[in-house]
Amino acid sequence: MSSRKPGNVPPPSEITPERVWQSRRDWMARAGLAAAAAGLPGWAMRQAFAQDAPPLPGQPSPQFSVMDKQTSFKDISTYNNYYEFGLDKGDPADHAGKLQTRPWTVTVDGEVQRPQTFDIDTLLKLAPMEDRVYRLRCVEGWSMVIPWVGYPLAALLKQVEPTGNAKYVEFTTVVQRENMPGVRSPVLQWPYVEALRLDEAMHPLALLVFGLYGKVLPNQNGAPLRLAVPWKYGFKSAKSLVRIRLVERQPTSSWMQAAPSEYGFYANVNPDVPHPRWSQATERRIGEDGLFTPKRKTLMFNGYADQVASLYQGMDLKANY
Ligand SMILES: Nc1nc2c(c(=O)[nH]1)N[C@H]1C(S)=C(S)[C@@H](COP(=O)(O)O)O[C@H]1N2
Ligand SMILES: [Mo]
Repeated sequence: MSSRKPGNVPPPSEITPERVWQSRRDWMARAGLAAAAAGLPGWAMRQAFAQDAPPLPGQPSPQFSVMDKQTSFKDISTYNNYYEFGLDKGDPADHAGKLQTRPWTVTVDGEVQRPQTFDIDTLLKLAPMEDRVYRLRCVEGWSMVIPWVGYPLAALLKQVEPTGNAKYVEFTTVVQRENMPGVRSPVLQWPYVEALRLDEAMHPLALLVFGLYGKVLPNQNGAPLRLAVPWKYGFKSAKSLVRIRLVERQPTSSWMQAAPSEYGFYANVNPDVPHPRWSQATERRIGEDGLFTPKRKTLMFNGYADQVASLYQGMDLKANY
């Protein structure tokens, strides 16, 4: 039996990393309370906590990065779409603290030779992490430039060996009813489901993301892992993945299901194909939006045409929106 009594200080050899982490969290909690007491705005407090995220470095990947000025961490982590946490841009940052990201597994199954359930810690070590700066263009007309940390989705798909019948990849994201105030609202069918054609999913730009700005993903950005498919509208980049299923038939995504005339399967960024209710020709870059800042011209395939246009050779992109 240990002779330790309450109040005894353990020798340094007994201070495990978890305990250091815990005490840091305690400190952060107190700092947070102090900040609240000092009247700091909510975002400043969230910032204080988010900055404390553990590091997740990646090898710089200039071949797959854009040179655009990067959106600030503050904007990336406080202006979000994650409808499970509410419809307002600030709701995910306000509520996603409740998301439980451990334990976490992702099941990869369907038309594969080796179906498997991967633990998040296995996934973190499956392939070398890369730092990639991608544009993200939301279908609503705003955009950001985000330094993601992750590796190609293809690395995971190759592990399970897709069969000859696999034509599409369906992504299912987490539902935690007690932690997600937004899933009480019927705007979408939950869980949030998205999908890609297999060749799109295998494209080297399709990234499985675990971090941003060299740190573990904030919950509101889709922790512990999400997609980044930079040539498609942001809604294709599903957050907080729990299942990846390879299938023969084209799946129906949550957005197709909710409004089929507005959100198609492909959802490639295309300035020439307007949304039925608004133009997609221009965009507002978050962080640049001063009163007199001109809008930016939206680029075909979000500027990734050289890399991805061949995937859609011969397809009518107005019909396949
Ligand atoms: N599970 C889930 N994933 C999601 C969404 C969502 O509501 N739920 N919103 C999508 C939309 S519309 C966009 S624009 C991006 C936003 O990602 P960000 O908040 O990290 O910028 O996430 C996408 N992934
Ligand atoms: Mo979006």
